[in-house]
Amino acid sequence: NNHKSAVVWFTGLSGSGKSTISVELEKELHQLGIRTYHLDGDNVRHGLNKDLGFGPDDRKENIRRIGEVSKLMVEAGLLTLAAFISPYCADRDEIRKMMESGEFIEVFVDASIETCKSRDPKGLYKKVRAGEITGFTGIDAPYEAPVNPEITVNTDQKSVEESVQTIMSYLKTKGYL
Ligand code: GGZ
Repeated sequence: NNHKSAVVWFTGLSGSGKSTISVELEKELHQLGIRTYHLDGDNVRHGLNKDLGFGPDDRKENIRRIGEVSKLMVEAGLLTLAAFISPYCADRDEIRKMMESGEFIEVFVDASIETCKSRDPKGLYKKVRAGEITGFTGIDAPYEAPVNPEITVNTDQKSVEESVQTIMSYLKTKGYL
């Protein structure tokens, strides 16, 4: 199926729903026969970026490399989905600048820290409370919300399915699909 290639870039706190929504979005796209590639912590932080941790410089480098990989994926003609906290505005803006106009679709996955703590799918917030992890985004490390994202989905209020549909309508309306 024909589509305009681009990267759908998900940013948000740990537990906000980036992975869940991007996985479900990818399923919808596949049903339309769209060719995608999904970048997330599981296939990047264990491979390409296994030398990087969670300090500010390493996060910056993490996002820079993922931006470069996304650019290659987009050049290869794929609708690329990238789901990373990507806590710094400046780092996300760098990627936007690197891509052609319309190729960077920033999706702010907005959830309150309270919601994220209560979901705690990997038990990480519990570990933070126990003092086993420091420098955790939203607790004692910064998260800078996007100022002008193409799309915001508030997962405090919206279901996964509703969030996916919001993104699908955007992609259809703007002529990506
Ligand atoms: C934030 C951390 C940390 C710290 C480990 N801070 O919910 P998760 O588990 O699956 O997603 C988080 C993931 C963040 O990796 P990213 O590559 O997306 O981060 S960044 O864009 O900031 O480079 C979380 C886990 O790794 N994790 N330690 N200190 N999240």
